[in-house]
Parts: sequence; structure tokens; C-alpha cells
Amino acid sequence: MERTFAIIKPDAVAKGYTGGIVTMIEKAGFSILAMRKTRLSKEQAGGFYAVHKERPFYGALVSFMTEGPVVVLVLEKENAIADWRQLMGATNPANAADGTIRKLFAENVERNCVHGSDSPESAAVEIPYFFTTAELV
Ligand code: 3AN
Repeated sequence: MERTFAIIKPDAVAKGYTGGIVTMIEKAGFSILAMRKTRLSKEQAGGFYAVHKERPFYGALVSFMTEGPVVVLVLEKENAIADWRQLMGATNPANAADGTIRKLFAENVERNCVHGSDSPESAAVEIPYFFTTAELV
């Protein structure tokens, strides 16, 4: 079994897509070990995306991620990291495959509805950023 970290981003929460996305997650066979609605501070969002600090879109990304509430989740299944990225679709929804979350719901490369860990190393950093071990049930 593998675990990954997911975020339903402010665009998707504001448009009422949370339930639809959670349904897709469960239908795809993931167990939801933890799930919480929260609002990221500038410090939290900036720290979470620190790997992108030098990228030109970093400031806009932090503003977007703090514009409204998000839902943070820990998902578990075999091959969870790759399978969640496949269900999300390409970063840019214009390139996302049919049936993926970003193809169905996302506006553009920045307002792209969902986040997923890109490696076991990222998941191991991202999960404890939001959840204690005791919360993963
Ligand atoms: P992913 O979320 O698919 O792993 P990353 O890690 O390359 O993609 O980028 C992190 C986030 O930064 C993306 N989810 C998106 O919101 C934003 N982002 C990535 N590339 C761009 C871009 N060219 N312009 C604006 N925002 C971007």
C-alpha cells in the first residue's frame, strides 16, 4: 500500500466541485485516511510550494492557494502516487486526458483544481505538513 497527499484547491472548492471530486477518488479505489477543510495562510502556502520559489508563477500561485478554503486529504491504495496523478490529469488542463479531474473541472494551468504528491519523497514531506500520524485512520 502507498499513501499520497492531495489538495482540492480554492477554485474547485468555491465552485462546489468538492463532492464530485471526492466521489471520483472513492470510485477509483482510494481509501481516504484523512480529510479536512482549511484555509492556508501565506506562510503555509509559501512553505508548501517552496520548491517553486524561483519560478515566475510562485507569487501568483501562493495568492491563488490562499484566496479561499481548500480541502486537504491523505489517500491510500496500491500505486497511490501515480494513480492519483493519472486521475488528476496533466498540470495544464488543455493537455489533460478525457475523464480526468482537470479535464472535467479545471480552468487553466494555475487554477487547476487539485494537487498531488509527485514522488514518495514529496508525499513523505507533504503528509506531515498537514496531518499527524494519529489522524491517518
Ligand atoms: P503538478 O501540480 O501537476 O505537480 P507542478 O508541481 O509543476 O505541477 O506545479 C505546481 C503548481 O504550480 C501547479 N499545480 C500549478 O497550480 C502551478 N503551475 C505550474 N506551472 C505553472 C505555470 N506555467 N503557470 C502558472 N502556474 C503554474
